[in-house]
Amino acid sequence: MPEESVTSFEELVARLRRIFVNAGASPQQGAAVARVIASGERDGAKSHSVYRVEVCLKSMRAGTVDATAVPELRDDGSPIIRVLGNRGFSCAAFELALPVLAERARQCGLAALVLNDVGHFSALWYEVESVADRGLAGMAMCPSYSAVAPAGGSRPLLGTNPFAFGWPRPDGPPYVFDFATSVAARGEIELRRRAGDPIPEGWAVDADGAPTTDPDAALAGAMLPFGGHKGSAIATMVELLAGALIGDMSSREVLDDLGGTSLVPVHGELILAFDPARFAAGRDADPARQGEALFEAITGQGARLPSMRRYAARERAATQGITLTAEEQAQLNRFEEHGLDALS
Ligand code: NDP
Ligand code: PYC
Repeated sequence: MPEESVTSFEELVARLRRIFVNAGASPQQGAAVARVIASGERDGAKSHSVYRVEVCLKSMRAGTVDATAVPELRDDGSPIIRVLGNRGFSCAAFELALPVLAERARQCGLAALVLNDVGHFSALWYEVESVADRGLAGMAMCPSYSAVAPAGGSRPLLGTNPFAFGWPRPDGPPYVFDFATSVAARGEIELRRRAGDPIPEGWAVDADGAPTTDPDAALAGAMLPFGGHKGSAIATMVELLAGALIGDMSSREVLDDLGGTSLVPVHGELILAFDPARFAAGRDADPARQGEALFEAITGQGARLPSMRRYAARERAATQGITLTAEEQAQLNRFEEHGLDALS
């Protein structure tokens, strides 16, 4: 068994790319997935980084995700840009359309990127941070598969439906928040199950609707929305805007399509980009300055901004490298050596 090891971001991207391409992914898909997974590991976003390699490869083996798919950009010059993902990974579809989304938002003030039929396993901060890095405010959302009971219910219906927001800052990385609309991401429960740890109270109910701290019972039962009826309503909005509105599947339909939650869900995603200069045009106002004043007031009370933990991890990774556990290292070695045959 190899020991804990340290790698650089660039080495990890290259290694993951090799693993995916050797397993049958096209260079376009493999490189995009590798960048997203390595970015998550670099940022200490453990629920959506290296541990997701296995489910991505399983989905490729099962044929539910087509890692050779060529995403197709549909751009009629309007503020709505579409990419047909053709069941490839969302990462490649997003990468293809990001420059067009940014250019259209600057041109029109507001632009929307619709991704259809994409395998989506990743965290949404990646999308909104990429938008904000181009000087634009961004929002992103997508369904997943039925795993969460609506407030007042006890059976899985809604997805863990992440929602993320990014705001560009003049002197540093953007303000970004990104969360599941369930109390925690399903990946957080899965990581605790693997570690043999209980989950906190209030995250889930078992198959009989009784509160549970047992990860297995939670995964077999229903997760709970964050903030009761408020999270439940936001998760419902995500189903509507990133499902029904864009002509794509709801979390319920995704679950029916896949027959379980052990593979990467395939559905749509909606990403919005706003140009602050255009929205504030004609006003005696400076959105950036106003934003900075708000952030200073928040941190001035001793509170931290979302993504500060992630950015601190990123800085550490730049100087000290990215640490992989012995288990992660062993698993990547197996995938690198045996490709899809290494899957259980
Ligand atoms: P967390 O609850 O861990 O974090 C949510 C957000 O809150 C982060 O931006 C985090 O910043 C911030 N935050 C956490 N604690 C504080 C604090 N004390 N003060 C201020 N901000 C704070 O995330 P979730 O478990 O809800 O989701 C994890 C990930 O799972 C997300 O990235 C999400 O996109 C992903 N996901 C993906 C799904 C998919 O279908 N693809 C489905 C569901 C979730 P920081 O990171 O710096 O701590
Ligand atoms: O962690 O809830 C989750 C999740 C679902 C799909 C991808 N991640």
